[in-house]
Amino acid sequence: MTDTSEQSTFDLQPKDFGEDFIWGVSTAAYQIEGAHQKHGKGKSIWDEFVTKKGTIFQDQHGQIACDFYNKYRDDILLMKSMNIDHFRFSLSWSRILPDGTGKVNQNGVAFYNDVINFCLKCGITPWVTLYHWDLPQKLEELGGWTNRQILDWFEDYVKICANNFGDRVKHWMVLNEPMVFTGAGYFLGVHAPGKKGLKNFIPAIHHAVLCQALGGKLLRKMVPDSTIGTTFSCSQITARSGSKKDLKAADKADALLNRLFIEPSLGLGYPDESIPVLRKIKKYERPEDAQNSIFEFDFIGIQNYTREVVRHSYTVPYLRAKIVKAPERNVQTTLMDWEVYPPSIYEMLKKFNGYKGVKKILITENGAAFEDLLEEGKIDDLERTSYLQNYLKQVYKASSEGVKVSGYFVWTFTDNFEWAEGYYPRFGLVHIDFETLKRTIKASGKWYRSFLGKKVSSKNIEAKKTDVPIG
Ligand code: GCO
Repeated sequence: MTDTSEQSTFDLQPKDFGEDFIWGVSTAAYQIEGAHQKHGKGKSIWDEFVTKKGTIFQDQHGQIACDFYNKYRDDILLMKSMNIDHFRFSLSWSRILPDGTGKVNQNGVAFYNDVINFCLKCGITPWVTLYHWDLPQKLEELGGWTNRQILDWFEDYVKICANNFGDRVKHWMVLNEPMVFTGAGYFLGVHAPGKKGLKNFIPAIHHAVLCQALGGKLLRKMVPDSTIGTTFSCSQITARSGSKKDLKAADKADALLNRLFIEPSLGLGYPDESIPVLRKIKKYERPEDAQNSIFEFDFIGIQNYTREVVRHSYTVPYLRAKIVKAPERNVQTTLMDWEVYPPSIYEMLKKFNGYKGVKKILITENGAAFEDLLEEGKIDDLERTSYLQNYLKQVYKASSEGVKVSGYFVWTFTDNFEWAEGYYPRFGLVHIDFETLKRTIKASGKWYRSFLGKKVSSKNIEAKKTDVPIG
């Protein structure tokens, strides 16, 4: 279903969001880098997971992906040419520590130094995510996120990153969407490492919560002049009907999808009044854990794509709630079968802004996958442009109502490896031909470029202050 009706009515400009508003693009290491074994990189759980037949669409993998590892200079230059001056990317833990802990791979450190330095040289501010789902496989063999030792492994890793990059990286995110990597990876088994069931999910949740705060504390100590955040997936939850059962189901889904990871970090504990089975976490809790789950983040990154409609269901254990899939509801959807529903981002901004301990919010991901047709060298992805504009209007609405939102990153810069869905759903502002790796700016990318071109002053204080040798 195409909806371009509102396109002509978009008349917002970057300055409407405030002079200091951050505009950028987001990516993740495994989805773009490729070079899966190059220069001493160790195996991650994604390198392993993609080799299992039938787990990924058409058995695709990220071994080459966008070849960002070799093409990062071209990509960063392209970004610059599109007026984008904030770049969110993640570090691959196993590129830096091939076994997850112990010996550092200096080639991996050198690669990220090159990326960071080149960004700064181009006047692009790096925003670094420490963990975007690619746990070193060696650590998974010891239990991964289900093993409490992850706290020690993570501590090592964070210290190495802070030590090596903290002099130039001043914006950090500890985890990317802990709900997704624990839920899809340790409960449903549809993402790496493919583990299933509560016995994996429950300890993984708790250890992720502890690492989230631990990473924040280490960064604050080691890079005191940086801003530190963490990122959460979130979706507005609508009950299918006003019935008591559906409303209860919606409350449970909201606790699971939106509250589970932020609330312990704010000192509010786990939302176990809504989902009693979360009380099983107690088995893994030590007396000091509730306190150690708390960290005062400088900002919260929220990642919103859609909303979910939820109904009661007897057949779903523990939750008794089920998502009514968008294609069954006859609404406009993306290639991920996610409903296009701009008000969701407004509702999520309001919701997260409503927490007393949340100081600042950045939209660290928002975007959409559509059927992009490359015709005569052009991709006229009007649906994506319209999607971005309509979501931005909602961000603006929230901002003008006083919500502390101070940045927006499009997911994503180039088309890339979309996890279990492989290369089929294209989310990029820039098209990639995965045979030739040729990059072509889509119409949405051209729109973003001209939108960002209207910035009054392109401030990039960090970049100007940092003396990076050219060449
Ligand atoms: C996530 C991840 C991204 C995805 C994007 C689209 O939110 O799942 O951060 O890696 O690619 O969200 O699904």
